[in-house]
Amino acid sequence: MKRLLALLATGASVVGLTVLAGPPAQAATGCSAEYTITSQWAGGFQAGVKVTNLGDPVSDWTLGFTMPDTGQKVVQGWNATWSQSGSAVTATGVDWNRTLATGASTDLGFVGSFTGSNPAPTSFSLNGVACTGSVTDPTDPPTDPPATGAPADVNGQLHVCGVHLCNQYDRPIQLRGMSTHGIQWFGSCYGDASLDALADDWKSDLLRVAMYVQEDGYETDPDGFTRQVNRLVDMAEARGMYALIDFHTLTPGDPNYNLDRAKTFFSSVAARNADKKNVIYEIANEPNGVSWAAVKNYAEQVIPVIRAADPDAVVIVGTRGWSSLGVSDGSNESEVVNNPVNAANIMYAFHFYAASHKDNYRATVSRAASQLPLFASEFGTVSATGGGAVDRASSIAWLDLLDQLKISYANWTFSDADEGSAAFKPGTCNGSDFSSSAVLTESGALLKSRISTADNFPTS
Ligand code: IDC
Repeated sequence: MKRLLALLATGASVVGLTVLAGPPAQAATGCSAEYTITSQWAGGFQAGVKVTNLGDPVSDWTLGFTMPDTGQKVVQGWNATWSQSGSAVTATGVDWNRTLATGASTDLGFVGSFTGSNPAPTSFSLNGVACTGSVTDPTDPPTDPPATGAPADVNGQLHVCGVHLCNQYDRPIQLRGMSTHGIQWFGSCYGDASLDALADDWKSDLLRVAMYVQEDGYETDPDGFTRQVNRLVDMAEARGMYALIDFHTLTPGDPNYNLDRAKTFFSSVAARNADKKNVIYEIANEPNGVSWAAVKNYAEQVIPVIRAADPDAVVIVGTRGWSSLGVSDGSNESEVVNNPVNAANIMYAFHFYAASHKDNYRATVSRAASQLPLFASEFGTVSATGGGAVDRASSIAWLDLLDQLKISYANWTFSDADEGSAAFKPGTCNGSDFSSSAVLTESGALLKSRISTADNFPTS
C-alpha cells in the first residue's frame, strides 16, 4: 500500500506517492491526519485524507484544516459533508462513519482546484483538537510483503472461478490496465518506450490490444494485423503483463458479419500463443443492433475454434447493446443469466463511459456481478463518443465499484488521440517521453494514479 504518513508537519505536497515508513508511533494525542494528493492536473487535483482518532471514542466528528494558498478550493468531496469558508475547510462525518472508536480510521477525499501553488493543508484538527499524532499503518511495509514479480509472472495461467478471475493459486484477482486505441491508427504509441512506461511506471497488469476488424483494420490485411497483434502479445509478455486480444468489431454491430474472419484470426493467434500464460481472448468488442441470441450463436462457434488450439485460455464474450449487458438496448443482464453461452472458462464484457453511463449501469453491474463473471474490458472516463470532458465523480464511483467487486478493467485509451479519453496529450507518441506527468491528460493522470497502486496478488 502506498501512503504518505505523517508528513503534514512539513507541509509536504506529494504527487505520485512513494512508500514511506512512518515515524515511531507516539502517545495518543487526539488524532492523526494523513493527506495525500493522488493526482494533479492543470488547476486541479484529487486528494485523500485518512483521519485516525487517537483519543477517546467520538460519536460525531468534524475535521478542520487550513488551505495555505488563497486559490485552493474544495470543489467536491466524498465520505463527509464538506464546506469551506475562506481558507478554513471542514468535513463532518456522515451516517456510516460518524462514530470513530479509539484507534479507528476513516478515509475521506475531495477534488480541489487551485490557482497559484498547491501546498498541503495545515492545522488539521478533529473536534477542535490538533492532529499532531502519527500512526504506523499496519498494511504498510514491512508487514506487507513486497510484490515478488510482474503481474503475469506472479499470477500465471488464469481461469474463471465462480464469478471471478482467478490466478494459478485459485485465488480471485483483479487486473487493472489500459487498452490501445485502434492499432491501425496509433502504432507509434506501442513501441518499447511506451510499453516500458506502461509496465514500470503505470504498473499496469494488462494491455488490451484493440484490433479493429473494419475501419481499415484486420479485413484489409489479415496476415499483417495478425502479426502486429502477436508482436504486442510478445511485448506485453516480456514486461510481465497480460495481453487481451480484442477482435474489435464495432460497425456493423452483428458479430456474425465477421464470423469467418473471427474463425480464421482466432485459430491462428490461439495456435501461435497456446503455450503462453499471458493471453486472454475477447471475441467481439461491442455487439450492437443485434439480439443476445445472435451474439451467443457467434460465441458458440468461435470459442470451440480457440479451445481446439489453446484449451485453457480465458475467453471474454461481448454483450448486447455495446457490451452493456443489454442495458443500452433497454434490456438487462437477465437475458444472459437465463441463456448463458454454452462454454466453460468464459467471462462477459461490460463496457461503460463514465460521463454517459451512470447509476442505472452501476446498479446493473452490482447486481450482475454476483451471477456472471464480468470483465470491464473497455471503459472511458468521458462520454461514449470517446471525447468531451472527464467526469471525475462518475469515473471514481465506477473505479471504486470495480475495485470493490474485483472486476478487471482496461481503460480506453493508452494513446495520444486528440480526444478526452486518451491518456496522453496529442503528439506524445512522436516523442520519447511517456513517463513524465507533462505528457498525461486529465484522464491519463487519473488512470495512472489508480492503476499504479500496489496489487497485492495472493500467492497461496
Ligand atoms: C472510438 C475512438 C474514436 C474513433 C471511433 C470510431 O475513440 O477515435 O473515431 O471509435 O472508430 C466504443 C468503441 C470504441 C470507440 C469508443 C469511443 O469500442 O471503438 O472508440 N467507444 O467512442 N464503445 C463505446 C465507446
